[in-house]
Amino acid sequence: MPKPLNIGMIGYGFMGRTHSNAYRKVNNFFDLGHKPVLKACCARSEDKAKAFADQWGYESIETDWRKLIERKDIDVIDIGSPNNTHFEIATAAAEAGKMILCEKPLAMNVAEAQKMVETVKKAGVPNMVWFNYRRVPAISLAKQIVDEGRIGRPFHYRATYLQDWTIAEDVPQGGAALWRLDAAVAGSGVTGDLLAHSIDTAYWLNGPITEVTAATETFVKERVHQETGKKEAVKIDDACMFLAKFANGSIGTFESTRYARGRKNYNTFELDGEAGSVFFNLEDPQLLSFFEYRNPEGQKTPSHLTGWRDIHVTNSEHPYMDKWWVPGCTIGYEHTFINALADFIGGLDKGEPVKPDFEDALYTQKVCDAVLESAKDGQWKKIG
Ligand code: 4PW
Repeated sequence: MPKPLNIGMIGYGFMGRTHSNAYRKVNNFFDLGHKPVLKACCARSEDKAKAFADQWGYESIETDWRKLIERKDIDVIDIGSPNNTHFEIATAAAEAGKMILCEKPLAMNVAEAQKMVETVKKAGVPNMVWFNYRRVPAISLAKQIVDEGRIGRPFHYRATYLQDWTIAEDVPQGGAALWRLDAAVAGSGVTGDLLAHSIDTAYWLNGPITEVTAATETFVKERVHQETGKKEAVKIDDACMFLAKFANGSIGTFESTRYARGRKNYNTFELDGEAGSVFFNLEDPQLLSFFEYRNPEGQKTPSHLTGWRDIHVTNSEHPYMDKWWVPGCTIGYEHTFINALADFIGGLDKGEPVKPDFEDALYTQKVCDAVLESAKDGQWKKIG
């Protein structure tokens, strides 16, 4: 019988839904020693908290996150609320001895993230950040291929994260769904929201970045704020491009925008090495493209059969896939959160920490902050 793991969920938006879905499903597919119990969800508005609790099956509600943290019947605090709330909630939760699952980006800036890492370490509480894309089976397979030495000496890392949902000038900023456009709430634009994912994936696959130089642009300079109804200056980066040097000697380019007409969630990366390359595009999430500079007989020289192959990552030999359907049946976006949660609970079962944790997310925050600094003066910035 799995032990209960009592969840206190803060936030009821997009991420509140992805996480709640994971809590409900994880034990149906993974054999684990703990089982999430949806104890309480928390939102400032009682009506919204109630509606969310009814929809997802939470036993109770809170309208003040401090009360939720004080509750003895809560083991895990899940932070799915906007970025400017992460610091205060996470430090209070850690001090109260709660485990923490936090949405990305970890914080508004490095100073906050640093303090959050110190606090969870001091409290000794298990923690994880929902960089869910590590748990796309094709991305996990890329990691396996890299770790097996099949890419060899890495030369290039190339990441793009493109969307198009803010092109219209009349998209307001601020308020429930649009806080991602409000710098006071989000901290930054595409850098923290999208490139944080690309940086986390790059860190996992290709190791740390040592230096960056960046350029950002804000295409729409003013937007109506949804809450005040007034036109206000837009202070987020609508687009960001940066060059990176990696500790392993490879170099990288990263590009992100919400102004790439037709691109919805175009999160891609390619890693090119001496022995091979991998390419992934989230809009085709079940595929990993792999080029191996060896002939099919394993000899080092290429033959007439050498070429890129698209691996359909749905076999039971592939990461996570033995837990889902029969080979050939795909899984999707929501499963990445379930896979991540299964890893977190698996870590609890074994008493082992699970990555990406707050410390990994602090590293990503350092790169994001350096990128935004560099965009101001165009200089190369070292990652401290
Ligand atoms: O974290 C991200 C978001 O804030 C994402 O994974 C995609 O872009 C989906 O929504 C936004």
